[in-house]
Amino acid sequence: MNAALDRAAVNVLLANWTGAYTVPSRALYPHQWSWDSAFVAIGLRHLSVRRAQRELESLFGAQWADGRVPHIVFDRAAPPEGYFPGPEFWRSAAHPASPAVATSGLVQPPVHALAVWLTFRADPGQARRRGFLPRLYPKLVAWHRYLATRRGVDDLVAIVHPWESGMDNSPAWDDALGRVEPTPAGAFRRRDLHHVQAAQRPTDTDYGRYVRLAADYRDSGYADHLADAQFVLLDPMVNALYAASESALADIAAEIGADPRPHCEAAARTGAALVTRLFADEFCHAWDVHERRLDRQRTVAGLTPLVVADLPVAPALVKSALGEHFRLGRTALPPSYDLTGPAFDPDRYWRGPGWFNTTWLIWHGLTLHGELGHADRLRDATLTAARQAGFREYVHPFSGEGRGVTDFSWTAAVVLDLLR
Ligand code: 9YW
Repeated sequence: MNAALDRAAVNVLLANWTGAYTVPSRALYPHQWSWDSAFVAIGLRHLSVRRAQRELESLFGAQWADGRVPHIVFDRAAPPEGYFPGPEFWRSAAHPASPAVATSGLVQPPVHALAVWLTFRADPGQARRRGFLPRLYPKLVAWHRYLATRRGVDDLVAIVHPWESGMDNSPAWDDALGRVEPTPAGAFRRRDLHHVQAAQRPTDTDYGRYVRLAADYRDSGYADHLADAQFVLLDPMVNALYAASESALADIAAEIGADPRPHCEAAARTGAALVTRLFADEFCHAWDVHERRLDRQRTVAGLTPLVVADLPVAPALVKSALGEHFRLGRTALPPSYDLTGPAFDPDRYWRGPGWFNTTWLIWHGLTLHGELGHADRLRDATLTAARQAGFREYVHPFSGEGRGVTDFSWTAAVVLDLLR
């Protein structure tokens, strides 16, 4: 049974490989996405360490001179009408810090150093021979420095657009987005609805607000003047991954003979700030920097600080995962949003469906904190969900029925990681 699932996962990763990186989906996302590539590498390392390294190296080949790792790296060969907003929207070439290839100017959650470390561990000898870590380490350091300096707010990292959270239409952004004047729907053409039913995607009003925020950021010269930006939020998952990746950077530094201490200290500071600033009601929430308040809604992002080592509130997060809001072990996959929350919608993207990458993060966090029984059960449930639905983008959290696109790369990658 597992052999068939393993083979099917491998086939998806082979089919979506372009020669230098993996597209998230041939249909909907025909370019390279930043955090998708990190999850893909975590799976790909079991198939070919060389290819997993290449996946990450090609992403960092598009790093900006200011250290930012763009959320999309565009494939010039892909038809321009395939995805909106494309290179003509972002106009990265006009920016002095941009790389030779066209990219977006936003970022995504910093799971990369963790992926680099896990890729190294799959075959340390081969990685040493290729000089994998010495090549990636300075780039990862520059990436984290960008986040800490340009996006830093009190030892945490701010996002300036919902796309930067990886959870585009999460209900945690509703209040802040509600203050943004949407670009009229007639002023742009969505491409996503050619591939997925409208009921499983963000609404037109959401899209209008995403376009407005992205255009304003672009027109500021991607300047990161947080005081002037309309949307400035501290997201628990972005910060959890930042802390976990700083710990991975400490391991990488130690391996190559650099000083791990600054990374250990950064991980500890971010971990502490996650607790003091974002933890309330036994859960981690998003903080709105301009409004100076927490959004008390619960999204799966609030469980992901489990990936942070030595997190004093880990037992409380495990308890919350098991409780009525997420019912860990009693759903097909952990839902992306509170099952009892007012905005819960089991079909619509990040407002309820279960996703495989966030499930992998919870599994990884449970393992890290020694919750092996829960981790094993979650692994089994995830494999069952993939067996039943295939490698779908997301699933209905109760029935496990597939939603979004098929043959989705990170789904195949994290399933492969759980199998091997
Ligand atoms: C979009 C590629 C990306 C993911 C995001 C997900 C979605 C892009 O797809 O955003 O056009 O909606 O929300 O996390 O990286 O898979």
